[in-house]
Amino acid sequence: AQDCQVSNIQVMQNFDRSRYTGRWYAVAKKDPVGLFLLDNVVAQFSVDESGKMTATAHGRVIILNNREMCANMFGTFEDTPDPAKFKMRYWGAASYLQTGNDDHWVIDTGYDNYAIHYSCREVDLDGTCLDGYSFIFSRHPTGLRPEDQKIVTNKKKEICFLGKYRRVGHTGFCESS
Ligand code: FEN
Repeated sequence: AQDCQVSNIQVMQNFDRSRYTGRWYAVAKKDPVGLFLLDNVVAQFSVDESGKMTATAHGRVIILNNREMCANMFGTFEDTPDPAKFKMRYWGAASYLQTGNDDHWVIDTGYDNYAIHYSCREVDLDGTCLDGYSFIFSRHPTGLRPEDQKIVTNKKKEICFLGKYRRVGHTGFCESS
């Protein structure tokens, strides 16, 4: 399925949220329109005693008057009938950070190595994604294993974001917070 219809995008089969918990380093991202995280993006997923998924994320942002800040973000996830598709409410620790309610789809993951996340914010009249973002996550800040790179490239094609990603640098900027 590569017709770029958002409704035809395949997500992870039998997604296991407990195996997804822990730290993930963003190694690449496709940005949405508007404000976002620049780099040094690290996410931490948890599942509470009732089974609800939550996450935190941090990343570098440059706010007004060119101040470099570390944005600390929080997300809560609402389940849907598809175990790999969630609705994510997110907000920032600082009041100047945007809040929102986005789709959060897990396209594919090996749990111990890579994960491909997808979010379409706006579907075009033709059913393709007009405004969306995506993260390629790794369990290692240094990047993906060669065997995972092939899988990731194929999935980028399937979600019609191939060529739209930028590498996410990790300089340790947000590590003190
Ligand atoms: C995700 C998975 C783990 C949990 C969360 C995730 C999503 C994070 C998002 C962050 C958005 C940041 C914004 C920053 C901002 C998917 C990693 C929560 C969606 C919107 C600025 C920049 C400049 C400025 C003000 C604000 O608001 N940045 O002047």
